[in-house]
Amino acid sequence: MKGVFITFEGTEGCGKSTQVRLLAERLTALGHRVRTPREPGGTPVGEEIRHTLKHSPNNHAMTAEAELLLMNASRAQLVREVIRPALEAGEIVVCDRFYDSTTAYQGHGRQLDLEAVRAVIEFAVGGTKPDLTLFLQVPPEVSAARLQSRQSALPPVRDRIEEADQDFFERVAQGFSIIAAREPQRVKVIPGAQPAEAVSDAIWKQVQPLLAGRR
Ligand code: Z5A
Repeated sequence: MKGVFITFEGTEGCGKSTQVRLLAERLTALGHRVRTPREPGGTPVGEEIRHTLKHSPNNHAMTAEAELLLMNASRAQLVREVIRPALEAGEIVVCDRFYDSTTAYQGHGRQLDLEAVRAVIEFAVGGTKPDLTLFLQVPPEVSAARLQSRQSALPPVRDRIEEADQDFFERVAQGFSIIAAREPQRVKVIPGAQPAEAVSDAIWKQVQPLLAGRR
């Protein structure tokens, strides 16, 4: 039986990683085999690309075009090394970000040509597309407060993408809303500012129909 491919999307601090973990726990408890990769990253090659994109001391001059291609180099590797084999083996793949992040961040945020962005994504993923995408929507002040409380608990690490200005992040948030409005069948908007358990329950209502007849 073919697997199920679920992706989580949203602005930083919206609670994706928390919800990926909670969903994977529910699915595993029911006997499903689950993979939870993240993007960029999720493979040895992808994790090196992630470091280059986010934390390398040599990444200051990275152009938007290079960023687009590196995000999709990581994705091309993840699709072929992890996602396709897992789906072919009947597993459930729950991915922390996928190609909607590229449309939102590199397309709307960096304002690259949306047709060019679409073509690069198509080349990276081929026919491997999510069955369901959960877009966790949170107001910017909630996202900022969560990131601040997490940062104050951890040693500071420079992140090139987080150095962008406020207008960039507003365009990204708007980009996600545009994507959700265009593809309401695939992309479900989940209010993310509620307690984590309530968010998890709302997500479960969207996931359950995909599991009918599986174990
Ligand atoms: N990027 C891109 O530009 N193009 C692409 O194609 C792709 C990615 C794939 C990846 O960063 C960066 O790459 C990201 C987009 C870009 N850049 N930015 N900026 P990342 O992987 O390091 O981080 P992230 O994806 O942005 O997510 P995050 O910051 O790790 O946050 P999150 O996963 O959405 O949230 P969380 O870790 O689950 O929660 C954040 C905190 O809030 C944490 O302390 C939780 O305990 C807390 N939390 C979570 N849920 C709740 C609720 N419901 N209530 C209260 N508190 C909560």
